[in-house]
Amino acid sequence: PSVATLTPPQDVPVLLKQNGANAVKTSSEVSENYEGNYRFAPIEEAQVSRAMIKRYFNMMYERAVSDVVIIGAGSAGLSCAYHLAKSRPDLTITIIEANVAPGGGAWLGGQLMTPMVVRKPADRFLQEIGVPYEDEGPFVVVKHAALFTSTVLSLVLAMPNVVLMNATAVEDLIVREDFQGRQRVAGVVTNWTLVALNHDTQSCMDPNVITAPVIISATGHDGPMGAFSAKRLVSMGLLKELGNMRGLDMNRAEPAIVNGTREVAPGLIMTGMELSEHDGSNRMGPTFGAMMASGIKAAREAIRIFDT
Ligand code: AHZ
Repeated sequence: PSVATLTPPQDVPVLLKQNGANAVKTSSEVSENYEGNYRFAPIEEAQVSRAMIKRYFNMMYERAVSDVVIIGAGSAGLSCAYHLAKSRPDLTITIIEANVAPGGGAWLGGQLMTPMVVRKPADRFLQEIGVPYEDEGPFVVVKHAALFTSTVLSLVLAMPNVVLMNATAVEDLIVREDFQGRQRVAGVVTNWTLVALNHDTQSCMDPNVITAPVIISATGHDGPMGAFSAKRLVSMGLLKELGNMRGLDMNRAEPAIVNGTREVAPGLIMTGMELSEHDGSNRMGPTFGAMMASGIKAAREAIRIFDT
């Protein structure tokens, strides 16, 4: 039968036009009986689409102007988002993550092994967000890196002032001249990641924009998308050259990243391993305390900018 001649079974909702809006008369036959009689509240397929569309595009509409954009939801970006959103509930924080799965490299501890090592005193951040660990003296070990990442991610997403757009890539920075004639980063240019990866296969697929007085870049070290802002600062002439990440030295690398976390260009704070490419500092390999502490420092830098 054609769709038009289908008669709905009795327990399918009937869409009633009331004052121009669709009101649904639901069936009372919802049942949570797991013995073969589990029945869902009836639904029209279009309701599902509209439930998602109106929320997502309203969110995009609202966040076209944000207070802070965080680029990259790895361990540094998420730690930053947590501290900033908690300290300043008045700020609207928009996280843009290129991957479908937020978390960056922090789903594993090292070489496909799952325990996560965190050097003290960064264990305090684990205490704050409620992640248990084993104490090994100078460092602690979380039983699975995913326990850290899923915990911080769920806390961040539960904050009312935070939104996350994943599968969305930052493909350029908005730059404006400030009143002193300096170039200031003032927003991000975004596209669906699948589009960003396919610009060579189609005619122009124009991007979207989000403006914000503070951008925090946490895109990790160089890779297919990594070190995005550091590389763009060079190609825009705001940074002479990349420092390029040096070899692994845990003792030098971690304090260098935390202490080097700063506003690297007007309006742009950099955090996490992206800084190693910007500054030419060492990598630390599979120890994550610096990512957490650098994220916190980036949040503090952002607060400082808003306070002055
Ligand atoms: O997908 C990226 C990842 O989730 C995302 N990202 C990168 N470019 C982006 C773009 N737009 C949007 N243009 C983008 N998102 O940024 C996230 C970076 O996460 P990460 O885990 O790679 O970086 P991190 O600095 O948070 O943590 C680094 C962890 C490392 S690497 C390392 C070593 O190699 O020695 N050691 C540690 C602890």
